[in-house]
Amino acid sequence: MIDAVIFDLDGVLVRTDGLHYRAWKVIADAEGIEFDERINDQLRGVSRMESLEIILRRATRAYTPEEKQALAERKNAIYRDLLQSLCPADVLPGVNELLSGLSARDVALAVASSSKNARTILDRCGLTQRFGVIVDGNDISRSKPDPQVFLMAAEKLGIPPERCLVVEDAEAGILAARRAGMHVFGIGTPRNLPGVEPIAESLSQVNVATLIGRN
Ligand code: B16
Ligand code: MG
Repeated sequence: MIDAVIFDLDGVLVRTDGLHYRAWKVIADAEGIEFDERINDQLRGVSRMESLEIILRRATRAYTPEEKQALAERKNAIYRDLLQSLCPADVLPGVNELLSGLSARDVALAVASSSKNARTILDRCGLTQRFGVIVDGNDISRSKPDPQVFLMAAEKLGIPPERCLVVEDAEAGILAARRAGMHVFGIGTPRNLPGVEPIAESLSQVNVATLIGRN
């Protein structure tokens, strides 16, 4: 029995990966580090500093902790500028209908995101009021694949993990949800999320019955 659905944000409710990519690309180009969309795929669901570490694996020199901090701050400033263009039309297809359907059946709703910009994104997209609980990168000390963000969301909802379903698009997030002892629904393809079942390419293909197994 599922009493709560906990949604990842980037890649599930809204697509901001293209904006993350543009911001990281500015940083990587300025530093002369190879960076493309394939490498960007490895950053899904991963925290900002861990994303930077993945990018710096291709650097030709070592960076000090201060330099890393400065690069991460510059990336975030560029990214936040890009977020100014987000609006309700950027909410992914099927999301609003599904949230309405779940709320109508008294299913509790939460967002659990690694992003420290999650609240800005939800506000700009008109989604904030839809969720009883929002846990983001500012609330946690360990990012996905650690289960902390999902366990915190379940605790704030007051619902045990085994009655929660997590909707995730990133391998790190799927692993985190499994470690939290929660049910998982993947958003993606069997190729980028091998072994994840059930799965759909988009929430536009999902209704309340397919998600939580009841009408
Ligand atoms: P920020 P999610 C994640 O959000 C993104 O998928 C990931 O690409 C990003 O690096 C991370 O948030 C941190 O974002 O720099 O805004 O704090 O998928 O967990 O909602
Ligand atoms: Mg995601």
